[in-house]
Amino acid sequence: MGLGNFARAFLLQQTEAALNAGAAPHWGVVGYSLQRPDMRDALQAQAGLYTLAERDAEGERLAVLGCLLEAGFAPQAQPTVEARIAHAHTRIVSLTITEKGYPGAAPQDALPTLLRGLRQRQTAGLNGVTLLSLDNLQANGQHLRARLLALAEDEPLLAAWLQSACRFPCSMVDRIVPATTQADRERIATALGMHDAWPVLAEPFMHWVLEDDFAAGRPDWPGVTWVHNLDAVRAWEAAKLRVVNGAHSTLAYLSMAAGWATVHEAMAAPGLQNLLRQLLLDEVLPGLGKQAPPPAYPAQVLQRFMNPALAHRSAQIAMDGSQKLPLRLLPTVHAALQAGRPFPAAALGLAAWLQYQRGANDAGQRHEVNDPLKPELAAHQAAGAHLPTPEARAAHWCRFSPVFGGLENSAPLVAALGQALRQLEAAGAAATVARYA
Ligand code: CS2
Repeated sequence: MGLGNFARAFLLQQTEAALNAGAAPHWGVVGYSLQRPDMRDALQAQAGLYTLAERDAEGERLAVLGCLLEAGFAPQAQPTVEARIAHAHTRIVSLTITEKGYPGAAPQDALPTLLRGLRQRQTAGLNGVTLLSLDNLQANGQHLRARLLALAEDEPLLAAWLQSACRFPCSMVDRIVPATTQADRERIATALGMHDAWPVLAEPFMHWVLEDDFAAGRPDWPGVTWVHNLDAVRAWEAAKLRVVNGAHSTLAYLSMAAGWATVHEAMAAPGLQNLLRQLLLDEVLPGLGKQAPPPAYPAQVLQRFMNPALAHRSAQIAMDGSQKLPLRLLPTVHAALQAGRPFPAAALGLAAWLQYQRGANDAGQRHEVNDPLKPELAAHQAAGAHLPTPEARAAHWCRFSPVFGGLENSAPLVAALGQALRQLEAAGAAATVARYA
C-alpha cells in the first residue's frame, strides 16, 4: 500500500534483486497508490515495468524492474485492494504511506482499508500475514499494530486474530529518493531508447535493518540486515531518524529561508556543513547513548547529502514538519534538556521551521506551507503575530503541542529557541549559517 517513489526504489528494488538472485521465485508485488491516479495510469500503460536510475557523481545506472505485477489507485479500487489483502496467496502487506498515513484521520487513510481486507481474511479462515511498515517512524511495526488494534477495538475476534496470527516487524529504512522531474523523464527516455512515464531516481546507498519476524515467510531480500531483537532495530531507527532525518530537516528549513533549492546547493553554502557536523556530533550523538550508531555514520550521511546528481529539493523535505520533527529533532532536544547540554544547532533547525510558517523566505518569495496541520499552524502563527520579541514568539510556539508537547514550560527550550529565532530574524538564514564557517 503506497506506490510512491520510495516504495519503488526500496521494497520493489530489493524484491527484484531477490528474484534475480533466484532467492524469491514465488514472489511478486501488487501495488496500490493511495494518492496518485497518475501513478496507476503511468504504470498500467507499461505493464508495471519502470526504470530505477541510481545516480551519483560517477553517473547514472539504469535498470528496468519487473516485479510489479499489478498497479492500481486504492481510492477507486477499494474492493480489489481488500480482495488482494484477503487473497490466499498474499503473505506480506507492506506500507509506505509516510508519517502522516498513521494517525487515522487523513481521507486517503490506508489503515481502514487494510483492516477491511484483514477482516475478510480472518472471517474466511485464512492464515495471518505480515504487516510491514516501511515508514520513518520509531517502532514502526509496533505503531502500526497499535493503530490497527485501536481501529478493531469493538471486534474482539478480529483483534485476537491480529495479535495471534499476524506479525508486525519493525524496520529501519534509509535511502534518499527525490521526486522525479520532467527533465529526468526526458534524459532517461533518451538513454533507454523508450519512454518511461514514471522512472524513479535514487542514490546508490541503501540501508534496511529489519526484524526477522514474519507470519508466512518472506523473500530473501539481499540488502537487509536481519535482526532478531527489537532493541537492535529500535536503536537503528532512533539513530537514523535523528542523524539522517534530523540533519535533513534542519538543512531543509534553513534552506527554505535562505533560498537554497536543493540539498546539494545547501551543502555548498558557507557554514552549513559545519553546522550539521556540530548538530550531529555535539547534540545528536550524545543524546543517543547506547543507541549510538558506528562512529563513521555521521560523516557518511553528510557525504550522501553532497551527491551532486540528485537535485533533492529542500521543499520536498520541508513538507509535513508537524509529523516529522517530533521524531527527528525533538528527541535530541529532550535528551539535551535532560542532561543539561546546550543544543544551539537543533534550536536553529526548529526556529527555521517556525519561520517556514511565514510562507515566505528571507527575500520575501512565497512558498506553500505543506503540512497536514496547516490550518492549526496558521491559527497558531496568527495568534502570536502581535508578540513583540522573538523570545515571546518562541514561548508562544512552545505551546504548539503537536510538536512541542510536554515542553511548553521548559525555560531552557524557550531561551534556546528565542535566541535562534532572534539570530534568524536579525541576520537571515544564510548569514546565520555562515557564522559556523
Ligand atoms: C527526507 C527523507 O523527505 C524527507 O523528509 O528527510 O525522505 C529522507 O530522504 C529519507 O528518509 C532517507 O532515508
